[in-house]
Amino acid sequence: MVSSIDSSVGTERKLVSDVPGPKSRALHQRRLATVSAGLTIGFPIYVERAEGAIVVDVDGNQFLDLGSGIAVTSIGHAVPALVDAVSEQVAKFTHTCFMVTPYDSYVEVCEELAELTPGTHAKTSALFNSGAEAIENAVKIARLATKRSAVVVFEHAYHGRTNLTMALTAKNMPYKDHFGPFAPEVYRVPMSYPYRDGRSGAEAAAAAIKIIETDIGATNVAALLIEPIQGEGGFIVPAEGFLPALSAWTTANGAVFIADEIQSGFCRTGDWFAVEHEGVVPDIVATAKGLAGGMPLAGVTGRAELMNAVHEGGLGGTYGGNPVAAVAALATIKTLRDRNLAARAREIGEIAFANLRSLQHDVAIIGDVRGRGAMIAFELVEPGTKTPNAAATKEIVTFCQQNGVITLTAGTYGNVIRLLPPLVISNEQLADGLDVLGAAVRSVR
Ligand code: PLZ
Repeated sequence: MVSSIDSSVGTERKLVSDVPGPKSRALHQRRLATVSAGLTIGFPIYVERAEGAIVVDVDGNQFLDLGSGIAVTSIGHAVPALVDAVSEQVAKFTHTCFMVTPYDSYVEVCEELAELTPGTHAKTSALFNSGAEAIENAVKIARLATKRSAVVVFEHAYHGRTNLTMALTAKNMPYKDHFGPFAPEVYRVPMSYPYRDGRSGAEAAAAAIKIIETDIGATNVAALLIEPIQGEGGFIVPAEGFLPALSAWTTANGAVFIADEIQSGFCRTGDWFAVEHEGVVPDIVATAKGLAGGMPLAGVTGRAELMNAVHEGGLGGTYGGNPVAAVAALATIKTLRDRNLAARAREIGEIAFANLRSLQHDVAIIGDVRGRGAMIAFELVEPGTKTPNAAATKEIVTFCQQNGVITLTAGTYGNVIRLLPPLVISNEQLADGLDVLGAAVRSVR
């Protein structure tokens, strides 16, 4: 039992040095000399260990983690069930390549994915290493199965950083600038963004569908790819009816509806998948992040007739569905299920949204509070307008960091603060984090 030695961190936010402290600053100098400048510098405290909702840095500072490494460690850090599963698997075997000689954990993860994703139809899956790789494969499968090429994506979308997924992603800076040329046959249509477009879901869907039919042609569309709640784009929750209307259109027109649940999936929004909120049943679901508690694993799960249309050897990769990552997924899914963390995500949402809406009432710079469950965000604006306020956003995140709370930004205009707390966060920890965040927002002048 490896996990029994692992309980020294406690549950408190605690600062014992400057932030970043001297050891982190020294490591940062080494990083600047050897790590490519192309990687974002988020918060340069160098992590030594983490447990539950607490991240401990090399200087001994303890931070409250409201980001979960971008929606990955939803079951918390260093969860004993996951530590044990991974440790035992490492000792048994770390790799064979599923395409060379298979193993049961891969099959079991695919069984779980078939069970958990929406719809009772026959489903099969393929496993990969990253979200971008899952999206690339979902598009490959949709194109092959439909013998069509066009892919419809949305404003503010984020789907990854590889060549195809850069084309699918909306925002130029920092994701795409000068990294082209990009993959062809990708068409962007308007998103439903209630705070900024004021449209109903039906109106927004009609506008998107009109462009699809006039500019692309319905019979050319292989797939419509959408994040049910956009992640990097700023936790944009489409107006009610938008997703069902698009889903109905794809069904009526022989196109594949692909839900990118990479950030919104695995109980984050209070359901196993965000599409469930409106009863949408995607043809293909792409998953990653929260699926495996921090081990790199991604899934593409879809209607068996689509997934199995691919010729033998058409899908794969050396590491996809690696045995260590696969057992981590099984331990993660079991933890989400046993601890009913979907219900906990809804409770976290109730607490956080009540708190942030009352804060919005008191200050002039919060334009919108939105999200669902434990996918929580607010948009910062210039007082009395909807003009994005990226400067205030930076100030708030920095204030939180200086006070031991990790938050994340998002949004096409860089003016959204998002919270993705581990679903095992306690009410005390959550209240503490929201207090610091409130003080941060009030400190902006
Ligand atoms: N689809 C909806 O959120 C990853 C990106 C971090 P990968 N989001 C975090 C960064 O700046 O690179 C993401 C996502 C959605 C796809 C992806 C891509 O997943 O595992 O990062 O490839």
